[in-house]
Amino acid sequence: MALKEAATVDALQVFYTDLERKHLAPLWTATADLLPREPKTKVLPFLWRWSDLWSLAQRSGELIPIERGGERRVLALINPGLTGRYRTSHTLWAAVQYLQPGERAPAHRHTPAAIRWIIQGEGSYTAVDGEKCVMGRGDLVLTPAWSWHDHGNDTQEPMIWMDGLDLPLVNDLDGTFFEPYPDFSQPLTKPENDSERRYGLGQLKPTWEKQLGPASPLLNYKWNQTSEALGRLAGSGASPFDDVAMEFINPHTGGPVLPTMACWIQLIRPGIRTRAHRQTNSAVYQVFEGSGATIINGKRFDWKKGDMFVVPPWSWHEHANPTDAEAILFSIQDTPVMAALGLYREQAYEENGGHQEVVSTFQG
Ligand code: 1HN
Repeated sequence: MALKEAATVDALQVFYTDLERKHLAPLWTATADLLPREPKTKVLPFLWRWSDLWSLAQRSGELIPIERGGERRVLALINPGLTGRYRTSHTLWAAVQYLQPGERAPAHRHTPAAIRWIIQGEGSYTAVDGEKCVMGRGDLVLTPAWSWHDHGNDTQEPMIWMDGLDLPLVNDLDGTFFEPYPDFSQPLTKPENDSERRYGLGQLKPTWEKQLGPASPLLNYKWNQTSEALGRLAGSGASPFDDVAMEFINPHTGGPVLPTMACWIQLIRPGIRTRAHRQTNSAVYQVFEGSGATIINGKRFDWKKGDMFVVPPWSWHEHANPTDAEAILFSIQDTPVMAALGLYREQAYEENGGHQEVVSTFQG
């Protein structure tokens, strides 16, 4: 650091000490840290294997009851670049939740919003603001910010799903409120699957329903419709970067399902290798069907059915399905936050025909 002619190193030392004592800091020593040329993230790309998720979820079921206070039997995916911070990316919480036959999880509400992506089981439910949403594999169920929600499994099989929450972001914004419902479960005041009847076909909505909040009024996006939409599009259109990728939409707005989180379903067709690109948002993926690989910043992450992985912000990534079966990825993304703040950017990888060189392979 250059000094003015009259200044001495001693005077500077005293000055810096005085600044600190008065809770002030110079910008000029921190400029490069505060204003990197492009986003720098502590979030690391990482993958969690289904064999681990499933066996550890089952063990949690043998050891841990679901009670008030603990609230849920949830195993969070912790980013190794953010240990001790309960987050999968800097903004997103992803987890698996395990509910055994006959079990209930107590009703509560909180300002962090959540989605459930059902991995295994048919017929358990989440109740959301008085409406019972019956869930099966491939369903996407929303619990928007501050909605009462509780879960129950009245089936004969254990149920496991992915939880996705904006909790890290909301916590960083000091915006977290939590309230337990006075009873263990909330009363069901609406017809079963009510929001599905109102909005479930996507192309029509009741004329008298006005948009109330920023979240989607459709609480359960059923797998049969998701699957049909993917199948239809597969015959006619695909993105060079994401192949047959579709976003779940809020039927009121056409926008993301939650103001903080977008959800995608994407079919990577057999033999496809997408082109690489990067975006300022982060994403957490769940491999719903099939197997393949995602190359993130030159590292290849091979994935199989049930695995989950995180793509950090501003990281080059491309997907490949070298098998002859379809691969289907579900993901949560913090894109709506970046877009709302004018911070969303994307860039295509131009070198090498749009493909990264693979320099390492994830071992886990
Ligand atoms: C929560 O309330 C649920 O309602 C799941 O099922 C995961 C993770 C962090 C904080 C609250 C649920 C959660 C959560």
